[in-house]
Amino acid sequence: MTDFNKRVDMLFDRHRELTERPNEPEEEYNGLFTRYRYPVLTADHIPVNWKYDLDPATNPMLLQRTGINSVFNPGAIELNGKIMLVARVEGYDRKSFFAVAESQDGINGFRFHDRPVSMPPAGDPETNVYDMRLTCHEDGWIYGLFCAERKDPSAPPANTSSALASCGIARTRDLVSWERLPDLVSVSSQQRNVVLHPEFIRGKYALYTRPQDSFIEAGTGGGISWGLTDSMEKASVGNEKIIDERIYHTIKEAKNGQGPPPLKTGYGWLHLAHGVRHCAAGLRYVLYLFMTDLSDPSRIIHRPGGYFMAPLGEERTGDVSNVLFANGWVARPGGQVLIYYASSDTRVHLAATSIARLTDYAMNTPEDRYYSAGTVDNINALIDRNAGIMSKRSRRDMAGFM
Ligand code: M1P
Repeated sequence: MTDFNKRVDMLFDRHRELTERPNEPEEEYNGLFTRYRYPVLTADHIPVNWKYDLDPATNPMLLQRTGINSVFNPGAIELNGKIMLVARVEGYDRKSFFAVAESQDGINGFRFHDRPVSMPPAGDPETNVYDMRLTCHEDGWIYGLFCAERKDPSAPPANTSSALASCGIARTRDLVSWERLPDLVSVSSQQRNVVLHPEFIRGKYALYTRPQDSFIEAGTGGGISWGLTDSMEKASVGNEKIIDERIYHTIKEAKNGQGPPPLKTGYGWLHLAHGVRHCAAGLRYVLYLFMTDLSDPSRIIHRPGGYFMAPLGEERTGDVSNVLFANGWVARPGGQVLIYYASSDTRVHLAATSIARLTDYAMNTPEDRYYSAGTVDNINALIDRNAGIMSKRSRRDMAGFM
């Protein structure tokens, strides 16, 4: 066997070992969710033939021709009994695009489809596309809403950074062929983190939006907002009502955004979102939950205080460190919920939980009281509730010593 062929075999062997490695639950316990040990998608999961020219005649030194930097922020759905992730894949050239990976059980063996998604443009082609939210809508379509980013045409020539973020919209039946629809029209010039609600509300499509004054900073905007549109072929929201605002000295002080589409439960709609705050290390992104009314999803009925998940261990570092971001989760028949979350804009992880655990968490976790004294009151209330159990425990523990 030639040296070239040996090295090609090595690349394929490494890729197969990675994609076939069984995943396993971590032992950490909080009752809320179980993290899985290995990221379910990384840059190394990208197929070998997307990166290498495998022909010895045109690539005799077997050099990598296309580099993949990171795989993160996937939308997620169950389709034909499989779990499908539409991931944000970022090349060495800093361009993001979408690629579909699938797994039989949603835990092990995620493999990318043969080719990345060819997303048709909508008018003015975007420079960058990312963070797709997948919604199986009751109208029968699977919608993908994502950020479509273009250079700000009003920026002075020397400003090569200013960008405009719009909500790109596409729909599909199979995640293979995508019909691109016009971008969302809204009053705000910056829209990221727009999510389509899965059901009609009073006969209209309902959108969670996130109006902002500028590309990064919320300015007078920020906050998860709510708007209705008559159609998705010409989606337009005139009046965006903020339903979950930014609040001083909380996990969502700087900005926040709806994660995946909410999950319907017997008690209300469960929402997963990200909250962002400033700290000396920059921006810190954590995940939090809230619940809205079944017939009026623009009305929050439960607001558990603080974060649900924050970066831990290797999750803390990456291209943009100290970030957890989730725009995909799947509720399975039987009530299991698989949360696909990305860490530090670099890789995709899995945490497993259930509708029962999430609703209990949302309904019974104390709200943020906005003062240190309120946090102490919450802890004291728990200590009081546990007093009887604690005294029985200490009698039992003492008995063990005697
Ligand atoms: O870098 C962290 C995240 O920043 C943006 O999210 P948001 O609009 O809420 O600030 C997005 O670029 C997201 O992709 C990224 O993970």
